[in-house]
Amino acid sequence: MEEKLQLLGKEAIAALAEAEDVKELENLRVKYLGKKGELTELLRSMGSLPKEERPRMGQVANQVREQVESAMNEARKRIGRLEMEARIAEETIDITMPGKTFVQGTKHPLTQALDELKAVFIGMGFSVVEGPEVDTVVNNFDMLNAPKNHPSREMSDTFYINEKVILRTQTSPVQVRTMMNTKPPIRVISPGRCFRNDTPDATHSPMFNQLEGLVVDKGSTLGDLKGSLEIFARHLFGEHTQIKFRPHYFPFTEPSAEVDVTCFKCGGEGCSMCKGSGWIELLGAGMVHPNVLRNCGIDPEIYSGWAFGMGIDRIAMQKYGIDDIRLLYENDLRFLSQF
Ligand code: 2NM
Repeated sequence: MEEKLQLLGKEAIAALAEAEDVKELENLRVKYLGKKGELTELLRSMGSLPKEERPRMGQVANQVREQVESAMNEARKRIGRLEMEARIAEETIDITMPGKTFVQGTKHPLTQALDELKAVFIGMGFSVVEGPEVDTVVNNFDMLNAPKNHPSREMSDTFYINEKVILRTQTSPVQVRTMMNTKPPIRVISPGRCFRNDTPDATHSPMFNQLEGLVVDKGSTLGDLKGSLEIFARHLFGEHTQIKFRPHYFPFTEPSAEVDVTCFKCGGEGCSMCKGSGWIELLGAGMVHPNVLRNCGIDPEIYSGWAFGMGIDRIAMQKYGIDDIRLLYENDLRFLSQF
């Protein structure tokens, strides 16, 4: 019996030393130490031994089992190490391999121009407001003091949805909505898409983008308008930029002006950019007509306001040297990837 035990122990320990993976290890455990394992069976059969031999045999049996168990633990550690080494070898990353390039897009030139315009006005204390691109004839024309026979109201100039609803031709209806539901002081800009029934060419697109600004407060003056636009122009084109007001007519402002800036390319000397004049037209502006204030529920005896409007497309075109507005709306990546 003792010999049998020792032999079985040696056999088990030798087999464990040879085991190469977890599966083999588990098979060996079942084979020797499992419920029906060889060592287990042998230990069970000790019951049939003569009484006086049992204590000694029990001692030997325990010794052998401990040896087998410790051999098993050793084998488990060894196999664990082997498997880790194999995994490390297999999962090695070659950091000298070329990486996968990530193609990042760029902002559309119009969005870049808009972001810059917004940043300047936000820095001057304006909030950004938006409104619907489909609006009413009332908000787009009537409230803005446009005469009933004004040519811009014609079907040939404006896209009508029906008699009362149109695609907005400017973002002023957003200013109208703001005046109707906000108590002054008001200081807002409203950027967004506008629509006019124009035949597309290098300088016209039936869809274009505008940014308008509006300030209404007690004691707002034309001087505030001029000073604010001068600061704006200097932020946009540099600190040596000058501005010039030319008298103009808009139904919604009185007085009205077109505002030019000194050419940012030649500094006012005259070049191809400014067609030799030294000046570039930047925007339209004026003091909000008292009729407009009144239409929007603001008392022109208490409050005064000024407003301006500019084409974002034209500013983006000047800034990035784009000579055809249609390029901004064709989504041609050969064009867009240049910005
Ligand atoms: C321009 C030029 C001048 C303008 C006026 C208003 C309002 F709603 F206050 F009457 N909003 N925008 C305005 C004034 C727009 O665009 C060339």
